[in-house]
Amino acid sequence: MEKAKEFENIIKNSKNILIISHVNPDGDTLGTMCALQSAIYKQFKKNAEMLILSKLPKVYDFLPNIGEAKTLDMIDKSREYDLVIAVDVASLDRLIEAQVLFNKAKFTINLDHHRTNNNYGDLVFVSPKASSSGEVLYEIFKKLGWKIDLDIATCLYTAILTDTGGFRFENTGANVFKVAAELTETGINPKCLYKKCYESKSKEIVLFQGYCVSKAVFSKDDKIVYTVIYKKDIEKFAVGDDATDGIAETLRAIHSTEIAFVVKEGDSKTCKISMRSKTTDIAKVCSKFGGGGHKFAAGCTIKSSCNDVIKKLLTEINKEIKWEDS
Ligand SMILES: [Mn+2]
Repeated sequence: MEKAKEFENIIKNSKNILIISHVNPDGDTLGTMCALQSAIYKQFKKNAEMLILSKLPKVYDFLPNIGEAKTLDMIDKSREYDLVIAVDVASLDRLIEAQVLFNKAKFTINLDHHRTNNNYGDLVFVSPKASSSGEVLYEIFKKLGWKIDLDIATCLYTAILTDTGGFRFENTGANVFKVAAELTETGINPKCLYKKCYESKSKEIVLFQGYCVSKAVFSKDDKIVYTVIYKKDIEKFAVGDDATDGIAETLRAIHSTEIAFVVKEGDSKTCKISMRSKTTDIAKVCSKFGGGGHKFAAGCTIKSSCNDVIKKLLTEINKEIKWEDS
């Protein structure tokens, strides 16, 4: 059976459906989740549940049905769903405590675009060539002829817009513009969605990010740059955990930068790393520490002190970085 048709049939035949977004959610996982939930309702009059695993970044408040999403404490973890769909989830550990729900489900779907995705699940839609999980879902909807209304288009466009960094990243190919054009024809307002995603930051966040950038450390040749964000910094500026989003991109925007990374101090001696590069495959670097992601945008979590983490990362980066002369 054609895969998309199988997708439709399994949704049609499942009573209890749960859609899960990844921990520390971004616009792609949230937009894709909301688009799918909305489409399932409109197609079959079925209320699929949505699950968010960490605090919702305020910026995504505008997604039409995001208010219906549940948090882990609102869900019975012993429940056996007929169908669990993971969206934009590169590996199952990105589901943290919700992994149990995924593993217990009668049927599972893996919808993603990360190159590092290992094809877990019963039905797999992983397209590393797609810009975003939103684009993967859009192609499924098209194949099935499901109607994409204004709300669904808003969610899908948000997923694509944010995962391409506003149509700027290397994953912005011809198909991205084709899909964006078709979504725009439903009546969405690209300027308004851009403003919601990129020009709705609080004053505190912008000042906090400026502070983080101002204390960046550069390698001798300025090719590698990083900044360390301590818990006390986040407390001092009274910002949320997602306030660090975009700092690595700002550092990468420097002409001389090849690799930029942000080390964020977490609880119990762990650090969260967000890494960006211009040409070096840093998914490879992050995978050495159990993380992953895309070639030029990846991340990992390392259990060690910040200073130790920096040393370890610099060692691995120096093995991987492309030197112009070599
Ligand atoms: Mn994504």
